[in-house]
Amino acid sequence: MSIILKHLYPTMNKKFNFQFVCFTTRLNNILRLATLAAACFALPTHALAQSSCPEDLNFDRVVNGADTMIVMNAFGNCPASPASCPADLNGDRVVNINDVFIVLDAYGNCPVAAPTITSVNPRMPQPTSGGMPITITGTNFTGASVMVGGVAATRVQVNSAGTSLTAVTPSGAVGLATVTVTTAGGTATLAGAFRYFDSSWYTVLEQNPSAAVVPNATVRANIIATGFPWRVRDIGTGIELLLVPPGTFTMGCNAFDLGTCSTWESPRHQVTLTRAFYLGRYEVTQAQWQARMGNNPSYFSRNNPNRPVERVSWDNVAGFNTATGFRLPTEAEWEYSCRAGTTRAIHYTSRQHPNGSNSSIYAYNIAWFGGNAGARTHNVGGKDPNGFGFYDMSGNVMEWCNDWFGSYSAGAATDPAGPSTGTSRVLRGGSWGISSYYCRSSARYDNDPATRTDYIGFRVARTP
Ligand SMILES: [Ca+2]
Ligand SMILES: [Ca+2]
Ligand SMILES: [Ca+2]
Repeated sequence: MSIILKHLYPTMNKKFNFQFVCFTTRLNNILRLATLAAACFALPTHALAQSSCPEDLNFDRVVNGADTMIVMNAFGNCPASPASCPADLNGDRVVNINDVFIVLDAYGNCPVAAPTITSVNPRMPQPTSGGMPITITGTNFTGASVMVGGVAATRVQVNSAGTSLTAVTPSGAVGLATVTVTTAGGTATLAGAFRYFDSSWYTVLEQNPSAAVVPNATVRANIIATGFPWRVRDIGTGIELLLVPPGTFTMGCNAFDLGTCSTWESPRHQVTLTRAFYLGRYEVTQAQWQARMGNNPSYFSRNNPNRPVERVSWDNVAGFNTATGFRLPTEAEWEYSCRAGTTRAIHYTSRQHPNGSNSSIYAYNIAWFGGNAGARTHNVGGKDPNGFGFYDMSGNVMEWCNDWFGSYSAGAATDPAGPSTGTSRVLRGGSWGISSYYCRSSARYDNDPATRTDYIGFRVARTP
């Protein structure tokens, strides 16, 4: 009979004729009702896990007299939605004896409903040190514990509906992390909920970009969206780095008032960089090189610890980077970082020159070059930075890039890394000894990787 009732209830209305209910069931239910006379029930004072039975109105995972009493106490109309009247079990906008019979028919234990995970936010990368708040949405979270990568998250707080929880991530291993939510009803899993990145090599100087350094609000938002801290200091070397967000730009030749571009700066082509990366805010200094390598090869070495290190070959730099965990930027990364959103010859910007400038006069603002350097290097950071906050991208010393030197292709490129082989390595940015023509963002030249001269240095990059 109970099976029949369950099939009937969805279509029952107020005129349901209880004469159809067989006498034995009614007697049974009447006996159950009688036992309620002495029933003393109390609503739970703390949240219990959701049961899988809608008739378990007090959420204690059993349908019994206490639930029946809740229905009887709620007798009356339900003017609002059925959801506002949990005791209106057949959804006919009135709580009456029909609902009581539904409860009576469902007497028994109710298993706890299993949790499900819909999403984990933010999905952006998290440091391996943990300590970041996350929000998990889904169902049936009441009483949940949370594991991230097999390690318990802390400060788990579930909302009253059991549909959302917040937690703080534990420390984890580099790579994709699996999030599991466990309740009395079971375990839900979301693989690859986010990625842990290696945060052990730096200290965070500033988590989010300052408007004073990165004036473009869109760029700041793109940096924040990566999830990586913006300004960090490498623990091993003391080198300060800034995060460059992924993006697309046009790489190659620009018009310039001192002449036409070199043929090897063409054709202009679209480049997309898919991954954020860190780049040294300044050229690597003599002090930073000396501290790690135990020597100072620079020509301008006398009492100038904060000038850029020079007379370092591409091969020497590879040794420094092996020792420190850094790498050189690719040529595309270098030009993207130098332009900082500008499209004209040099990255100088002002209210009148929001896209950079084609005039060599502004090279004086951003670069130590042949026109103003006095035939020597200068302390790093002495000229105006660009829109990402990098100093001396133009001038002071030329900077090694990782790529073998080669000609450009016209097609769009994604994360280009240059030719697979070659005889010379790319140099960028101009130097203290040559004209502003070589300080253009697109200007490129090359040298044998063993070359050591007093106008060539470098800055470091690292993929988070
Ligand atoms: Ca109950
Ligand atoms: Ca009803
Ligand atoms: Ca430079």
